[in-house]
Amino acid sequence: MFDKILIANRGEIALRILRAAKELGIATVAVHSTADADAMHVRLADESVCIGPPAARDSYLNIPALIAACEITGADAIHPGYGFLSENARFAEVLEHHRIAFIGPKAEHIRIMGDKIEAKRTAKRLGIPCVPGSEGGISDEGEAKKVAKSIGYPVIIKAAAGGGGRGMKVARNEEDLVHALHTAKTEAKAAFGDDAVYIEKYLEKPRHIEIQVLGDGKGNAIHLGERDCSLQRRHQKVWEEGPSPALNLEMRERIGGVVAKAMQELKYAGAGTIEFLYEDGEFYFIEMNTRIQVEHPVTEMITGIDLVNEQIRVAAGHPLSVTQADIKIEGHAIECRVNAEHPSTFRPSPGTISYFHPPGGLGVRVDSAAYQGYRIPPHYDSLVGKLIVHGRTRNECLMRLRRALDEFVVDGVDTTLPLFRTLVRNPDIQNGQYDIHWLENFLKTGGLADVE
Ligand code: MV4
Repeated sequence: MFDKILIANRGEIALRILRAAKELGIATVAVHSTADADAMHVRLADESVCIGPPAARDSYLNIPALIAACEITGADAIHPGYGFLSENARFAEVLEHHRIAFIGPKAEHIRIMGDKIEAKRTAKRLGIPCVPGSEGGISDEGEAKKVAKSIGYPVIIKAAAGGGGRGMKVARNEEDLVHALHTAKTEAKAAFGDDAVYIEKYLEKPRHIEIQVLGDGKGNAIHLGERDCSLQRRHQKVWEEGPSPALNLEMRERIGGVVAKAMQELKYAGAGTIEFLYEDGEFYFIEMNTRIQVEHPVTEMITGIDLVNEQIRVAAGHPLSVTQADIKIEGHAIECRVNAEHPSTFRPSPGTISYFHPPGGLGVRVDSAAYQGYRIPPHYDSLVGKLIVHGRTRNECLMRLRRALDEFVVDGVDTTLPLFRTLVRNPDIQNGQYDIHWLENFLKTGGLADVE
């Protein structure tokens, strides 16, 4: 096992990783920018190193500074968390050259899944159902028209280097398509330096359902059920839950089985998420994330498995601590991402938290690096904390969430807590009847009229 892990991240995920390391008896090194000198992850780690100025590119993305911090402290592994360097294949390779373990998948798998065309090709080869579309990239207008005609309109054009919703264009007819292809390519080139695009059938009202996997890198892999992340705003997840209100046990086991087998064949290492669009009883692969995700606690609450512990074990060459037969989905969990933003305009609200009272009690978990007196720096994302609630049934979970949200006090900055207090009381949400467009429609049609 590792002796010392350096955590190349900040905020709540840095605390999450610290906790997993401590439980394994592993020493921890926090790194921080000058803007994060007072951050909780710095206080809770055994050691800390300042790695640069506030801008992420000069600190949390500064590879030479991170390697120097490992050399100074004698850390033998780095956990990247999510965001920052977590899906940077070159970083994983550079660490290998420095004999520092990367707590994450093989560089090869990060690279494949980072190219959305290559990811889809790989998924298809492994027997994962994909959205109908082009085999690989689209080279010209003629090919685009041919593919669109064969799958039928509407279609969506996506950037190979995109992902997470960046660089997508919908076309409802051939005239649209010519224009969409041109703008998609131009925008992809400007945003990613790569104008490669591909085409898919556009699904009108899907849900976003993702399957959590764990692999040991040697051909053993398991699935841990799904999370429904359909409630998003501008491709930012707002509310995640598991199990999905739209699936039954049979569908879960069918898609989970397909995904686990694919990850076995790939010899995937560590934690990963396979993202699907789900519509009319069918799953369609869209992307794979090769990192621990923000919403991983939903899966932890319904399985009891410590996903970060498993990541560390696998990276150190140990087997997973569980087999597929050990995985039992129990009860229901919902996560609310509480951001320091205005609850209806979503304007970021950095500043000092003058009062902080997180909820507690049975089935309530708060993953947060905030504290009373903490000054939220303006340089990073606006996540104040995640409220994750578990209940034996979805109904119990909703009742408990309502109570926990009413208990949660964050003063001094705006937060999205009022949005969640409205959502948890909404009939569509209570009935689990929502798709990927529900939240944006709700906001557009004045659903938050009672919130300021
Ligand atoms: C789609 C789609 C409809 N049809 N692909 C957006 C994020 C990226 N991961 C994929 N996305 C979409 N891909 C096809 N073929 C609709 C979306 C989409 C979406 C997906 C998940 C959650 C929220 C979304 C909001 C708008 C569009």
